[in-house]
Formats: sequence, structure tokens, C-alpha cells
Amino acid sequence: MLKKYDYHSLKEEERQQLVTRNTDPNNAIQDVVQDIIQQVRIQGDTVLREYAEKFDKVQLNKLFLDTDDIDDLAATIQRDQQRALEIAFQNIHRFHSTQLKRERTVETMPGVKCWREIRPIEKVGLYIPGGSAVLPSTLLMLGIPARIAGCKEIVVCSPPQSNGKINGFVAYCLKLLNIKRIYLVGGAQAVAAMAFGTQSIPKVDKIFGPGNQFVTKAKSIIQGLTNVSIDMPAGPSEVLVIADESANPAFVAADLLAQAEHGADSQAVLVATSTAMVDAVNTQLEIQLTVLPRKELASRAIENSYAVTVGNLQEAIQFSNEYAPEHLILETDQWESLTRHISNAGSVFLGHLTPESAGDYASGTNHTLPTSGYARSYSGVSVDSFVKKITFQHINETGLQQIGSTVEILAELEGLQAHKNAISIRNKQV
Ligand code: HSO
Ligand code: ZN
Repeated sequence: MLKKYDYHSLKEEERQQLVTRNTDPNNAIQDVVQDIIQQVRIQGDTVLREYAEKFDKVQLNKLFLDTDDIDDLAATIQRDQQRALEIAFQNIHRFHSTQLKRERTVETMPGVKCWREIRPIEKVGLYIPGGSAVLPSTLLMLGIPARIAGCKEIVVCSPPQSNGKINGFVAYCLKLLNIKRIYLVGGAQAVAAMAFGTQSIPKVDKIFGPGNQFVTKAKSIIQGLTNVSIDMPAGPSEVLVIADESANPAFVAADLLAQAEHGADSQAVLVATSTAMVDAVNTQLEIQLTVLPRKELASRAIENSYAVTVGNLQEAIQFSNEYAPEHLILETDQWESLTRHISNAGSVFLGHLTPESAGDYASGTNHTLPTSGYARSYSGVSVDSFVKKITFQHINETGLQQIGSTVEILAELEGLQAHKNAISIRNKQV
């Protein structure tokens, strides 16, 4: 059952508390993760094998699988499953391929030309979680924009199964992406390996991907420790559903549970325009929960979640903007007039027939999104995440005359004579 709150009776402080996620619940694991990072840095492959034995219960000779193994594993999945992965691949590819746009050159003054050019990040590391749910869809969501961006090296790490292999679905996605090797490393050790490089695993420039709290912690530590960057700070997944009287409580409950089954720390928030809707959704939650294979996890997540009743849809959007959800679903006929008022959200799902699951897998948008309120300042992963933009400029003789005195005056006022000279010395020659 979702706990119930009434928007109008909430004090400012209580509202703040509701929209605040526990920002660092895993401080306790800091030392463990730091130690793993140090060990990988010093011992490389040797300790990765030890961790595989300890955490994944498998003895590994080779820390990776190549094409032959990948082909064999990919062949074990059913044809309709291959087909579904292919369709997801196509849609995600279609949506992301429009994201690389060349900008025009700007002549800021006669003879002074400035422009930006896009370059791929050369080496990227993708972490694909194993554990309680293997997520081949995450490999597509990261691999496709990396390929479109033109990254030269795509390093993929995923924890091995106890037979030393990987999941056949992940293998099939590797084939679709034309990635010929996967490293059998999971957890914080995978992040450390990609950040520092080991005998087998190449060092990368940027690390992407979700993971458990160890992976998340490792990403935040290596960001401060090295010049390797990360996609975004990650926290538990979350959804906020806005429902008015036009909503179908069974659909709303299904969407909340789709989020809840990700993990006990997931949050599913309902913002409804009536208490009757909250009650109807709660009834549906009970009915639908009982038959879910992951009902233990899902019901714990529902216990950590809540419902807020608001007076109207404007207030619903106001609350949602304060919460800044990773996923926002508008289960109302009025969605068209609401979208322009949304200021903070990772990805938005409109109307009664657009479940988050569609975007999680196959509609085309990316499912790697900012959580924990980071949607206030971060975007989800896209092709942009895999490129940098380099600025260029060229000044000709006219340009130098045009801009020269401005630079000289500014250099003078900052007391930087050498800066001024770099202009003056040229002025004398031309
Ligand atoms: N909802 C997750 C993504 C996902 N769902 C993967 C199913 N598989 C975070 O956006
Ligand atoms: Zn999901």
C-alpha cells in the first residue's frame, strides 16, 4: 500500500523531505570500494581473477570472451527473442542517429571565424550489470550511441555467470553492435579496471552504465581520482505517475510496479487529483503484486514509496518539478497542455497508452537517465554523451585589425602584458 499525503496539508519542510532522495546511503561501503580500487590498480588481472572466484564463484583463465564464444551463446536464444532485440536496436538507432548535428561557422567580426567540430570520445567503457536482473537492453542503450558517435574502442564489462559465460541475450546484443569482445568482470572491480587499465583490460576515457551501490560508489571515487569521466551520478531508479480522473487505475498500478520490481530501493510515486484514484490504485497494486515473480522486491519498494493528492494537474506538475523524476508518466487526457510546464524530468511518457516499459526497451529513447533529483541539471545518455565538441577559429588580416585593439585593451586591464604582445607583434608585421 502506498502511504498517502495531501499536497495542501504538507508543510514546506515535509514537502522538501518527500522530494529528497537519500543522497548517500552507501557511505558505509566507501572503505570496501576504495580497497577494491587500490587492489585492481596495483595487482591488475591477478586480483580480478580472485574477485571472480570470491564474488562470482567462478575460476577464470581468460578474463574475456571473443567472437567464437559470443556467436555460440548468441545462437542459444530463440528466433523471436532475436527479432525483438533487432527491432529494439533499429528503433533506438533511428532515434539516436539524428543527434549528431554539425553547427555552422560564425563570423563574429569580419575576418574572425569561429566554429565547433564534433569528435568521438576515443575509448569508452560500458558496464552491463548482471546479478538480480541481467539487462541486455542496457547494452543497446549504451552501445548504439557509442557506435553512432564513432568511438574507436568500446570496452564492455559484465560479471560472469558461474559457468564462466555470459547471458545469451547480452551476446546477441554484442553481435548486433559488432563488438567482438566482452570482459568478464563485474562490480567495483570492473570500474577500477576500466579506469586504470590492467594487463587484459584497456584503460578508457569515460565509463558508462548503471550498477549496484558498489559500482555506483566506484564510479564516483574514480572520477575524483583519475581523469576518467563518468556518464552521470547514479541512484536507485524511480518513476512519478500523474493520474487524473481519466486514468485507468490498473494501468497506473502496473506502471508503478514496473518500476518497483527493479529493486527494493526503487521509488514509485503517484500524484493523483483525487483520493478515490489513490485508493483504486492501491487496490490494483495488491491484486497485481501477488502474481509477480519479483513480488518481494517490488513490495519493499512500494513500502518506500508514496502517493500525494493534489487539487489539480497544475499542482501535480509543480510537485513533479520539485521531485525531478527520472521517469514521468502523464496518465491524463490533458497531457498535451501540460508538457510545456514540465521543467525537471529525465524522460516523459504521455497519455494512457505510453508505459515506461516501452521506453525502457524499444521505442527508441534512451533508458540511462538521471536519478535522485539530478534531472534538475543532467540529461539522459545520448550520442552527446559519447562525443566532445572542439572549438576552432581562424583570423585573417582584416580580422586582426578588427579585433586587435579590443584584445590589447582587455589584456592591459588584466595586467597581462604578454597577452597584449601576442597581438601587437603581429600588428607590426602585417
Ligand atoms: N527502468 C530502467 C531501465 C530498464 N528497465 C532496463 C528494464 N530494463 C532504468 O531506466
Ligand atoms: Zn525499467
